[in-house]
Amino acid sequence: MKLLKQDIETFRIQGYLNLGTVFDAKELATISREYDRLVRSEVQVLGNEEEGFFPYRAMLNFRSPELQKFILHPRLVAVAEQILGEEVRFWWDQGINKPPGAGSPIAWHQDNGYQRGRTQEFLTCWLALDHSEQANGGLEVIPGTHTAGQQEHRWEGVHAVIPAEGLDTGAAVPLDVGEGELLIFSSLLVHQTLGNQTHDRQRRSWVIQYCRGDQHNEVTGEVYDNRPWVVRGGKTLAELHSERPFHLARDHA
Ligand SMILES: O=C(O)CCC(=O)C(=O)O
Repeated sequence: MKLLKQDIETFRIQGYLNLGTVFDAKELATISREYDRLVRSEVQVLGNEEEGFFPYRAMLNFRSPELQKFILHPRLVAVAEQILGEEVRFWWDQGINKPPGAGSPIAWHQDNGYQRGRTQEFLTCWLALDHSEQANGGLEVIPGTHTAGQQEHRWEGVHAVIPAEGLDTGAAVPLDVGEGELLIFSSLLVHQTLGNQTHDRQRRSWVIQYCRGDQHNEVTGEVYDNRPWVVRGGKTLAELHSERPFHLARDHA
């Protein structure tokens, strides 16, 4: 998938871009089926008692060979390569389903805020498996915030959150992302998702992230060579491979 020069420019300025439909109907049906098999409230939830829980699952690609193929999907990889360059690793993926009435937000944050220490900007690909908008818990972003570097976050339970007193949300915009559309955004873009206020429309996202090949922890110096290679020297790998294994419990965040 070739991004227009203008699209890359827009992405660099505002920090996000809706690429429209990247996968065909058959591919989306496969993703949906595997997603629904894996992302279930009996297995893992986020949220809270008062506002409501919602299903969450990390690293779906480790749990489904069919989903793993999508990490190396030529259209997705081409996008990652155009943004990140010729050395690309897979960073992280997760499924988040906000079913009707699941009121808990995922409050304002940058994806970098979830990392121990500090790391460089990476790329988030946010695939809407359902039409996603403000009413059913869609994304809100603050355009341009990725250019100001990493902000201070504090932990609220399992969430890294930018304290409200330090954040000007006046320029926030809600995003409307159609079913099957792919939104890309910078890991430094400030964003949140609200609760799902609808009675009948779930809102499922599959979040896939890529980083540069030399991604490292700026505090400890650790190179993230437990993250599998996707592109090396401009060539997409036939299968995911990393120098060190990734252990979900130990290496999380
Ligand atoms: O899909 C969602 O509800 C949350 C997405 C998000 O904020 C993230 O992946 O960082």
